Amino acid sequence: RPKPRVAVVFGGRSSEHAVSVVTAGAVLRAIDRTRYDVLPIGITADGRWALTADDPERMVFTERQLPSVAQIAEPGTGAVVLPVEPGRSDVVYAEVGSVPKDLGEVDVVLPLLHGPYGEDGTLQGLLELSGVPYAGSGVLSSAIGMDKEYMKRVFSSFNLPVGPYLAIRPREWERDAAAARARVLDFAREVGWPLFVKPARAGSSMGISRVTGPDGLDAAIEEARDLDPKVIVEAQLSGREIECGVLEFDDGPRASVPAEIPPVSAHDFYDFEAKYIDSAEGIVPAPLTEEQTERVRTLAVLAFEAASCEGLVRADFFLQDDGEFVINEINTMPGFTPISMFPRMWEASGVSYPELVDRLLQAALRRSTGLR
Ligand code: G1L
Repeated sequence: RPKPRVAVVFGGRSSEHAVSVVTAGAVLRAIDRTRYDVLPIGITADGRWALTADDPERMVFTERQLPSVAQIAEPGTGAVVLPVEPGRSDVVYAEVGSVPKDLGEVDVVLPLLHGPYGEDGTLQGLLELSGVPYAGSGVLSSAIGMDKEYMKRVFSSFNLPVGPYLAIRPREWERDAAAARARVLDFAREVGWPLFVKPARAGSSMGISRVTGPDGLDAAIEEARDLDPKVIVEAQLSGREIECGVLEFDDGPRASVPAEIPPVSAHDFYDFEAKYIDSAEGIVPAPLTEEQTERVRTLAVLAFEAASCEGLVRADFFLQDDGEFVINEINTMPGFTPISMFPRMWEASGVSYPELVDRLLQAALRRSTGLR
């Protein structure tokens, strides 16, 4: 095949549906059409798969328009990815009306989906079953990136510095909430208030509470449990927020120039787009000493390796007042519009947005499927 065929899968059943559509628009614009063929596949907000128009102009965010897959779906199409034997990639079919139409082979999938069934490893598992290579992290790393408890366990076991936390498992809370509560109070005596109570696997900032004392604890845990029966409780980490991008090159992962996210009060005003499409507000490069910069870049690559990531990851840190970096989390599917932090950090490191997309596709094609 002269040109690899890329299926860009986007939209989905997530509160970030529109962000995914905008990201897909930017990616469709950036893919070099002389080197790749493109098949845009949208997932509507209610979960139906459809072929969509290959039209980035209609995939933009404005004051007046929240783009959606429903608006750009080709009428009467419903695309499905069918598992076949590993190694085969002719797996995308469309139903046009009631007639199944073979859309031909797909060489690589670029999954641009937020939250459960997108970035948690489930879609990656479906693609593994189907034998189709895909960009970004695999099943395990994606699941690790989604689960704040296991993410910290993995980092700790690789001697990466993590902040104090505890997890409340579903059975523990259901069988003996009083014991769980007591455990949290012990934890608070050690690390102090406030505590942050979060759904362990949410993928957004929903269900997160800042709890300043014992009184607010139960309500915070119940609120988090509405989104995930497993809850994580974290100490407040103080210090500067520093991020770093890791990208897989032909010879392995490399770290970008780091960025700093100023405290919220420092940017009380930011525009409509920036508010919805992660951070135009980060400072690139972060004002750090050369030593600090090298330290955080090293930690970011170690985090990528600890979680067995592939393609890319954004690693988020706190630089504490004592001068030590603590890793807060990694994001295997970071914000990915041209104004998002990950592309901005790479732009400042000499890698343009189209080159980023190309490197992710090349890394995916190099790996193909199967154990690696
Ligand atoms: F596949 C990649 F390239 F690794 C990849 C996939 C998804 C990079 C970035 C993203 N990000 C997104 O899809 C999103 C931020 C629009 C939603 Cl999670």
